[in-house]
Amino acid sequence: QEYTGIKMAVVQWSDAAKAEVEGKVGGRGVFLVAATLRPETMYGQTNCFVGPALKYGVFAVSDNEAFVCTYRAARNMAFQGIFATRGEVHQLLELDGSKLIGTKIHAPFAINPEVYVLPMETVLATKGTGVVTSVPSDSPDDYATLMDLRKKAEYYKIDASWAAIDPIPVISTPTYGDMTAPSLVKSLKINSPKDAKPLAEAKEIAYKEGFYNGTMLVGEFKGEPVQEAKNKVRESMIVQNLAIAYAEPEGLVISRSA
Ligand code: ZZB
Repeated sequence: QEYTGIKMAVVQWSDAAKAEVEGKVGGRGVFLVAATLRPETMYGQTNCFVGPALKYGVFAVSDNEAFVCTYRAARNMAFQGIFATRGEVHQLLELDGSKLIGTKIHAPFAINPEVYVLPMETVLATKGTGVVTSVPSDSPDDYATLMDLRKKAEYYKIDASWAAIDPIPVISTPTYGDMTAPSLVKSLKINSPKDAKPLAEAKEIAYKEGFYNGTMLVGEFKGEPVQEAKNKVRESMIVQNLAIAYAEPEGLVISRSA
């Protein structure tokens, strides 16, 4: 699986993270790295998600930069030449996902570039980096989670202002208009981020519809089909050092070679 790792710079740590990070990163710029298959949607980021019950690490990339992701992802990165020494993981500290909530970060290419880290209980430790950037206009999971967080801010122990950015139109499709995910969530009667089955179906439809029939509404490639814009946005982010290429070995391949 070939992901794009979006580098989301920490602008201001949450109080809980700040207390742990203090003095441990040696002046490095720290980035949450979100694994996405949809770089063309980055204009519509409204927040970022981490699993509140997952463990994250802060890993040294160089003398100047550090990445926040799962240990598992850092290990994969080490073998993809992303860190200073191939195959070597240099962990600066470990952080509970729950402590990252409320951290303010910079979302590259986003129309609203200052966003917050919020909790998503369905983030899998076994996929990507454990950091997910949220695009509620085009991702049904993101839309369902954002709406749930807004409804139950107190229960989730978040400040309502952290979830305040509304979905932003990024891609237009003939069937679902410019709000593919909200439209699908409504028509499939999805009420909660725990409605796993209809959410999986909505995700499948949104992927296909966006890829085959979507047109960009914003950004440098406005007016172009998603199929053409996807890789152009990815390349543009990578050459500007706003993203990295991050690949993930398939489970099957590992067990075959083991
Ligand atoms: C931004 C985005 C915008 C995404 C969109 C999707 C969509 P897949 O297909 O199952 O491999 N993701 C990444 N890592 C995780 C994780 N550890 N746990 C849960 N979700 C994760 O899923 C890849 C997509 O799932 C990624 O692409 C990421 O969300 C999320 F408009 O990034 B995406 C129709 C989907 N639209």
